[in-house]
Amino acid sequence: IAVPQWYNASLLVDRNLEAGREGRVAVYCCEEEVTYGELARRINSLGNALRELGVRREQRVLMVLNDTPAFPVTFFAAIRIGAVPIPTNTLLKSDDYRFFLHDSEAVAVVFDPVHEEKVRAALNGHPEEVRLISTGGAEGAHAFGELISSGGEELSPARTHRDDAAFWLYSSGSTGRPKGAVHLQHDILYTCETYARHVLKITGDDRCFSASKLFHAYGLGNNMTFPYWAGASTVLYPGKPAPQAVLETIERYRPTLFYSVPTLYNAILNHPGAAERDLSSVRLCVSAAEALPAGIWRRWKETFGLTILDGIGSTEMLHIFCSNAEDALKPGSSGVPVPGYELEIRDEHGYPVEPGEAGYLYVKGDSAAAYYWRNHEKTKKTMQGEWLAAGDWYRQDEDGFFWYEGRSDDMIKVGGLWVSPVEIESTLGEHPAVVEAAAVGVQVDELTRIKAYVILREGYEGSGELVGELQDWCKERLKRYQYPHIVEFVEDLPRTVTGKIQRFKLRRRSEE
Ligand code: 3SK
Repeated sequence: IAVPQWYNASLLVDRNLEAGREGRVAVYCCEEEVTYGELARRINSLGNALRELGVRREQRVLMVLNDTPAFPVTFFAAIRIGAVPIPTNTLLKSDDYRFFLHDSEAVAVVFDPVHEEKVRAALNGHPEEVRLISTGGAEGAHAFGELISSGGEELSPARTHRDDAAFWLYSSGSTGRPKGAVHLQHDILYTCETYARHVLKITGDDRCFSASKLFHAYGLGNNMTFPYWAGASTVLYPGKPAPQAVLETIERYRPTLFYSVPTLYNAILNHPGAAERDLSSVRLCVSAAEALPAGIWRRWKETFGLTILDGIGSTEMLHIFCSNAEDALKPGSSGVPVPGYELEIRDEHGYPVEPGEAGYLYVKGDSAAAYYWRNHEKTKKTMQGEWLAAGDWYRQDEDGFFWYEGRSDDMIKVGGLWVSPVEIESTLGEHPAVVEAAAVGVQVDELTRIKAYVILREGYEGSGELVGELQDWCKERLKRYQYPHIVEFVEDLPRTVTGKIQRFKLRRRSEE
């Protein structure tokens, strides 16, 4: 994929002006429609304004923004002047933003009024001056609306190299503080030319709606970079993506591509009256963030007649690098490598495993983050030359499809044998009494035991008898040692913003 040597990632928007698409709607958001021409104008204005405020090349600009047009405007305005935007999860607490501000040494923060209190608390006692820009206009802050109407409509992109830093995304692990994954100017284009072109087959006729937010790498591609690359339209919904709101948004804006995560697909299927809702505009659905159980895939197909393409990506790789495709699909699997990416499954010594065996997943492709900011040790462990350690445990079947077995650090070793929590969880999930389950390894009398946390369907009661039934259910369907020795019935499971189960929190809970 040829990216010019001098390349600025904001040119993704200019493509549309060059193609005569300035009048096409880029963003639908509530009552607002923003054309590509208007989007480019706002980006240039804000870029000029940021420069006037003293924001310089390579300096970081923190974003605490919901999904509205201000998000793409800020992201691309910062990149256009060679500064480095950092979208952040809007659901975090002031302590997290304090960490981001210190770690990144951001010189400006752009925020929505609903996040103002957290931003101000995070800046309390901050040693450096930070420019504040509020999309609502706040005391002591520059008003975003004024900056985008007064900043001057012409702005050539900074002469950045394709290998210069373009933006960061903070990636959270199960331990320690989040790590700033530094993405380069060429990374976005690589994901567009690979996944968006070959798997989504996105065109200018598409209209995208992602229930996963723009601050996350998954949403960033789904609802911003892929559609802008293709000249498609996007639907931004600033609120919480609960089933009712998501269904209403689909019915109102009629997207052709819908992106979500397994928990939300499941919640929509369980939403009263879901089957009668109108999803007829959608041509394709996408799932990522955690493996989509085959049961949910089938129910979605039966209910709406729609195919979900499940795939696996990461913040470090920027988007999906292994995916099912419309013409190559196995429900329950993560599919095959996306053209432009190579995958390997390796053992603990770094050697490829025997065919069919499970091991650590490694990925190679040119959208990989260059490094973790100020974290040389973690960088060395993850970015190993051309390869990146994905941190997932996978197996490849005889047809070349990849099957998720859990995060590498979620694998459970029982009696010297590795057990995948995912296999136990999906088997439990097929029992009529179970909505969802999470399995972890716990220590009992110095031995590792499998413990399952189980959410029951309405009308079922947790009892000793049901525990025995669930254990037998697993023993009959899996290897004899792959069953939960302990079962706890719970109301809910701890999750990340994209709905991934946080097994490390359950492990910690069981140690308390
Ligand atoms: O978690 C994933 O599967 C994912 C997919 C796309 C982009 C980013 C992520 C983390």
